[in-house]
Amino acid sequence: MQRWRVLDALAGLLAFAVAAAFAELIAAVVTVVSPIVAVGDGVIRLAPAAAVHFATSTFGTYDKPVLLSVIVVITLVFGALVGMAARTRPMIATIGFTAWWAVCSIAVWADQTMVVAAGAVIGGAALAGCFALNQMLAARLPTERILVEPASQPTSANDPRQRTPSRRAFFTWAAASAGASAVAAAGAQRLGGRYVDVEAERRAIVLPAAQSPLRAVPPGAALDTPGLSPLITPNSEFYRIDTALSVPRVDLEKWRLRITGMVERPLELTYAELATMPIAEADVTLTCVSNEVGGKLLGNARWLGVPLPALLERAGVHAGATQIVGRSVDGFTAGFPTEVALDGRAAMVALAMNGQVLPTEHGFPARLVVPGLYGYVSATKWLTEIHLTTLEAFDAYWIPRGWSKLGPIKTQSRIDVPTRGRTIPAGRTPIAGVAWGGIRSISKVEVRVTATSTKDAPWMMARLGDPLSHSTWRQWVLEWDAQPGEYDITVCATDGDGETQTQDSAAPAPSGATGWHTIRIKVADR
Ligand SMILES: Nc1nc2c(c(=O)[nH]1)N[C@H]1C(S)=C(S)[C@@H](COP(=O)(O)O)O[C@H]1N2
Ligand SMILES: [Mo]
Repeated sequence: MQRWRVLDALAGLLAFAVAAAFAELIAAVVTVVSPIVAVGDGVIRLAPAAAVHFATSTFGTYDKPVLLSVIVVITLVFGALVGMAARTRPMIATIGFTAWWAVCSIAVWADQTMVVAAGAVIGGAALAGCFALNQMLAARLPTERILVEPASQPTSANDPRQRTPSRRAFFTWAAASAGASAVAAAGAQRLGGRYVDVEAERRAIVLPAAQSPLRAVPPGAALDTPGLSPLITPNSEFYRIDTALSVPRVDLEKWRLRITGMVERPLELTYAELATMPIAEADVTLTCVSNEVGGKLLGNARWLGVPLPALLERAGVHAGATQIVGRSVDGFTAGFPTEVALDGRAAMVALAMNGQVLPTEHGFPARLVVPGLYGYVSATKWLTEIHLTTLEAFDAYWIPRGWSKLGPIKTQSRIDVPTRGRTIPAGRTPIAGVAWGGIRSISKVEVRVTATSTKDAPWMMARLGDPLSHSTWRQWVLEWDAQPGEYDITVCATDGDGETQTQDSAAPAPSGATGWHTIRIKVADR
């Protein structure tokens, strides 16, 4: 009896070895994060800081290999238990592999947000493991159970019902499983180098300090109206727009920032070299040209990086080089006039966003940030080359696709509260939102509340938060005494040059939406 159970455990262990090894191999081939590494990342993320500290201080630099080995051992022990349980209840095999699939898929997804790829890769491996387990368990079925199966039909050698369970069949499957998982694991090992663990790279970076750090956000700049967009957009809530199907994972060892084209001294800088250049900080609101009036495709962050003028000066830009083109590791390009980078605005190669190493989705290891320009002409993420050319000689990614060559941000404003279409209680209520004007800042925000039963209403002056910089949005708020009824609320901003937002509606294409943001709301009867 005992020996039987040992063989069941062996079957389960080998089947999970097959699944784990194949998951590693397929992940390596399609360059998805290793599921074992992903689970390890998940453990590090979920573990209390004290436990991580204990591991690092106990195992030193071996803490990661130790963690990964522990995960492998746990997987195999889990497999052995599943094998023992599945002998009498075959459903357990399916449940065990499904559980394994779910844990690995969630971990890979958490690392990489590649939901479909992760699920499919690990699902395929789970099926292979489940198949191997069923073969081994079937080979060990008591002979009587097979014999009650009808044996009258014409037989074929491949008919599973005709296969006699035997020790031989079991050990053949066991050996095949062991062999296949060893080969798959070895293959994964060889190919595994192609996957870059960006989160580990990001964790290892110690950010340089700005030469003259910005002061903390002044209290008068941020309004605290509930529902109003925070003055600084947290990285996790920052909008994301790009053409990348999967987020580029840059190998920092191999990554270089090149400055090429019409320059005296072409440059090639490593991340470390870039980080030792003068470092600046700037608060800049990033905006997408595709943002509809009232849309959410913008965010405000504190960026840290190397001022673009410093890099251009080091390279020595030719007098005739009228265009700066940023090129991403994935081939995306964005271009803007050279004079824009040199007119005093805080254009930079950003390395950090809101005090954190640039998040992978927002361009790790480096991206361009140019105040006052829409992202599609300026904000190249996963930057690898800054190419100096002329405006005539090159059109960047979105230009042949119908978007305008120059992309200055248009003055706009948005109502955040109350929410469009809502019914709110009568009484004093704040109307609040944000307004932005590229590098022109905002000097005035006016709000009009028109009862739908009437035609005209006066414009009222909103209270503004103090400006953070010329290139950031300003929050605004207006206290309104809401009486029962139905209303249209409209906002209109004036920028720092005294230019008021046009009422004329324009679609985002080709140069950015215009028009006044208006929402309709109801105020409930008392
Ligand atoms: N490599 C790359 N960089 C890119 C893009 C892109 O598609 N690929 N999109 C640009 C556009 S259109 C915008 S609006 C901003 C958005 O930056 P975010 O995703 O960090 O908010 O990135 C810009 N940089
Ligand atoms: Mo954009």
